[in-house]
Amino acid sequence: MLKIVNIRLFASYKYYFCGTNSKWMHAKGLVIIPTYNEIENVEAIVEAVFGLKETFDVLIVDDNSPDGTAQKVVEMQDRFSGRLHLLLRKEKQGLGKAYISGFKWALERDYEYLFEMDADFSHDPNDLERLYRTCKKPGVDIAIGSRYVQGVNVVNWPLNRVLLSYGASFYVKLITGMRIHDPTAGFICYSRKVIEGIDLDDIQFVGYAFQIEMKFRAYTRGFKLVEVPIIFKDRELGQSKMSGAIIHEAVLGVLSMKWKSLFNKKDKSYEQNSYQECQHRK
Ligand SMILES: Nc1nc2c(ncn2[C@@H]2O[C@H](COP(=O)(O)OP(=O)(O)OP(=O)(O)O)[C@@H](O)[C@H]2O)c(=O)[nH]1
Ligand SMILES: [Mg+2]
Repeated sequence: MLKIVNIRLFASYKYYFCGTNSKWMHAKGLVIIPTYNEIENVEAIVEAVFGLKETFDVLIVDDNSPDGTAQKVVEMQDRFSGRLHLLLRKEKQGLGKAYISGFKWALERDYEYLFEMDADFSHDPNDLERLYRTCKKPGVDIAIGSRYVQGVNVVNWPLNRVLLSYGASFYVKLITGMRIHDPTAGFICYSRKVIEGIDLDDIQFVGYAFQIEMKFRAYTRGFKLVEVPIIFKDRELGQSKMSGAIIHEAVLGVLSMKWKSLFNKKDKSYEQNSYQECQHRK
């Protein structure tokens, strides 16, 4: 009888605190997945991560999706006791803000590796293990799932999206000097010290530019970035949140970011510390 009561208490505790405080047992790696209206994808993406051989915890950061994504996560929490967490935010504020709150959540706990991954299966959850292995290598601080290491590894994107993304990468490399093939990539493993070393409250951007800014901040602080080739697929279910405002932010944002870094000694580029490495898919 006592046992049943305990289980019920635990379940309701998880509901109110969204499963965020289980301290007794967790993985070294946390996969942070921002969601906005991902009801069609959320269950499958969570199951895919928990189906991997490597053990990762998952944090869904949901911006109060009207389609009930967060409720779906709460329903699943009993199946993945203590490993599936939900950070529920009041309103849609963009992917960048969602990641920043996810990073802060993770830093309050003792995760050593923090992953960024989309909910829409554009990023193959099976690649998490390759990113993890690369990020754990001595001297590596960030492993980036990169679409453009070996040509263009993008499946089912319309030509205009491929050109936009590839063009953006070229533009970012030119302006920032970062020697990375895919600076807008959003499938990443950060070692904890990188996130600790970046002033998260000072991050300016929310869309594509957020991904560029995070890499640029890490790069200028001398962290080592390594690219791991991945194949990126267009989403099959749900709606894209890409917008003209996100593109606008990226184009002007990169210029202003570089301009500011010229006057900020702390942000001076240490290009000799940054390198990339191409790994072949297994
Ligand atoms: N929490 C939160 N998540 C978001 C927000 N905008 C996008 N996302 C999530 O971020 C991930 C990437 O968003 P997408 O809509 O796929 O945007 P994208 O990958 O840049 O573009 P497409 O793949 O073309 O749709 C998905 O998991 C989205 O649900 C937001 O404002 N808040
Ligand atoms: Mg997407």
